[in-house]
Amino acid sequence: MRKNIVAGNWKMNTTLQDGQALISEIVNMVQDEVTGSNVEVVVCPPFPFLTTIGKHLPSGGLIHLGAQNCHQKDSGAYTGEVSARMLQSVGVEYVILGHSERRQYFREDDELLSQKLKAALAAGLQPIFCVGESLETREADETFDYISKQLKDGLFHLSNEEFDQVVVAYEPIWAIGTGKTATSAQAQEVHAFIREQIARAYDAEAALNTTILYGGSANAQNARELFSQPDVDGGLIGGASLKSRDFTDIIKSF
Ligand code: 3PY
Repeated sequence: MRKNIVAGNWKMNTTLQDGQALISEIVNMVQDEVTGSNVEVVVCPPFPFLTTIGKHLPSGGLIHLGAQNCHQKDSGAYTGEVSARMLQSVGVEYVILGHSERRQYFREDDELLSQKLKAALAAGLQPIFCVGESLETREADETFDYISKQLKDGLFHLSNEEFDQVVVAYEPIWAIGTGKTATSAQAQEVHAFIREQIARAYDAEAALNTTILYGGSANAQNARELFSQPDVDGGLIGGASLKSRDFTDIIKSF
């Protein structure tokens, strides 16, 4: 059966010191308040802090380490880049790929993302693969076609075994960093559609077992309503993951 996941995407925020203070608070609150729950918690700090933040995580797998991106090659002359194998070697288990900010600001397209997915899987990482439409696309009533294309071109080239390792995140671009959240009905509608596409591309079992997260201004106030939807299996959390109280409350929202 699929897992519920709450993943915090810290984006390009915090210093090492702020990050250490934040993770210490999160660990304490999660240990005190969330033990026994059926949620896997993931924190995705910036690259330079991964090793240090990883050392703060309790043993026993209550909180897992994720990265926000990786390069598609294993190693080589790619100044400034970080490979999936490097991430795996410092204890990273998850990697966010295809976030709309990477697609928009760094021109990452489905071809490149396909290569990154392969590299992440080869290194033993679990990709959190993001899809989502712009406001323009939604208003033109093209959301489903757009998402179906992102899934086909970016993700569905994977084998069944590879796809088993993937978490999908639906992040409507119009809800990222805008304070606008999709209603739970809007989120459920797209999540159910994504699950249906997975069933078509793979099979019913793969669809049933895939964790699909909602992202885009999810917070402590709206998480319970979003997570109560049958096809919403948790959240990829931006701003609210930088506040220990809010992040813990979101984790407690199942
Ligand atoms: C947001 O909620 O702003 C996100 O982009 C999460 O990844």
